[in-house]
Amino acid sequence: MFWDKKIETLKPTELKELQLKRLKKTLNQAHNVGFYQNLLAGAGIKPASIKTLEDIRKIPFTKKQDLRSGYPFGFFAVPMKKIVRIHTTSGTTGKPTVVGYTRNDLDAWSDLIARNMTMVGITEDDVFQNMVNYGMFTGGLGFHYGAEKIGMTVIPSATGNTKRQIEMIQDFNVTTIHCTPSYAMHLSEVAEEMGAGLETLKTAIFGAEPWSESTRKTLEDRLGVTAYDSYGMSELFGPGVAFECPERDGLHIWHDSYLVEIIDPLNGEPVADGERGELVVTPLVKEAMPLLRYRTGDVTMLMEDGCLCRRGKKITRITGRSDDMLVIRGINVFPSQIEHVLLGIPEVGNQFMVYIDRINHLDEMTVDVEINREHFSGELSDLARLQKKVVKELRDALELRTTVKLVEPGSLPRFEGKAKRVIDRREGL
Ligand code: ADP
Ligand code: K
Ligand code: ZN
Repeated sequence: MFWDKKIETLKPTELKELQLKRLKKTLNQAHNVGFYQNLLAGAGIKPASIKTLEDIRKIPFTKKQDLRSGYPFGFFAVPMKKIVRIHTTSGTTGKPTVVGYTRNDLDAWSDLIARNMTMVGITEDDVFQNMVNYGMFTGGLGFHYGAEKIGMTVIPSATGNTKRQIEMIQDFNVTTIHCTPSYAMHLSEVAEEMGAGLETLKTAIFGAEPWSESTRKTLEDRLGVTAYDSYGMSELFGPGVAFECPERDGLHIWHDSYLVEIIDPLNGEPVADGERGELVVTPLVKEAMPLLRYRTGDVTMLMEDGCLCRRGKKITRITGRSDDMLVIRGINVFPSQIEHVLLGIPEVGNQFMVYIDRINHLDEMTVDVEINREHFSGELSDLARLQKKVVKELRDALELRTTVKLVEPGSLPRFEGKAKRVIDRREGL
């Protein structure tokens, strides 16, 4: 199913033409921003220097830090009277940055969301509960207006009061939900405690943070849904940048709206398809806040195989941010690796916390994880055995010794938005 069939089925040559036309327009737009005037002058780039799509490599990258230095409105390319809304990033990795939208931007953005939802078979007959923060976070209003554009019945439930959320799903015959995978895990626990069936649910959209195939399986089983991965970031409008199709093997990234490169984060050079690197994006339809070669910090790769449903290369699910990586005693660890190990052990639950300390100059990692009462009966001797098992599996996967603490079900924090599962208590970090 297509939302905008013409643009979603462009032939490769037509797509390239459109991309180049839009790139030139974006470059012109960027010339209204002081930062870009300096950057382009410094690199000796004039509008005429960009003749092909490949010429984009002459332009230096833009980093999150650059946006921070332009706080709050330094990157706006239009007068304030043309700005009809601002949002901010969640600030996961530092001070939030501000993003602005013109009317055209809001229209383009909601169109992308409508495309994504239509791609997975969602229609105006669906009832949609949007269980994310409706404030400065782009996930709330972003999905809201995209879903309204389709004509779905939208329930702007936002976050919090999980029991009430479940009642609304039941009372309003909700078919489609959107939330973070962490919140979905919590929702499924509370529904189980309440003995609430969620029979009307069909489709779940999860995004805003990394999640794994094992999490998908768990959530699909517990909620009785088909789950799709949704990727986006505030600097690129918000959600809607890339989305899984019914194949659920990689995400379609919308090449008419985003020019994609994957680079080696260390030297900035392009990597081959099928090789992991940092996603760099030049948005092609942004008016209020054009960006050139924006380094997302997110790690993914372009997939070599195409898809039956749409043209253009897909990206694999985001495994994390290049700066999510923890370095513990010199060993690189991604929190997603820890999650993956724990989900593979039935006797422990899905909730965990990681603490990192420096004790006698040595990094120590402690993992608190809840016991799963369904698969664990609780004799003291069994407890010691289970703890050893978790330590061993983590050591095998991470090549790192950790301390594991088994805790009571329900005792670790639950998250309504993006989860914060790692607490680094090392001095100076
Ligand atoms: P912040 O960057 O401060 O968290 P945003 O709310 O704009 O603010 O979040 C965008 C970031 O969220 C992305 O750069 C990415 O790291 C993460 N993210 C969003 N969607 C996904 C997803 N489906 N999988 C993995 N990470 C995601
Ligand atoms: K409707
Ligand atoms: Zn597809």
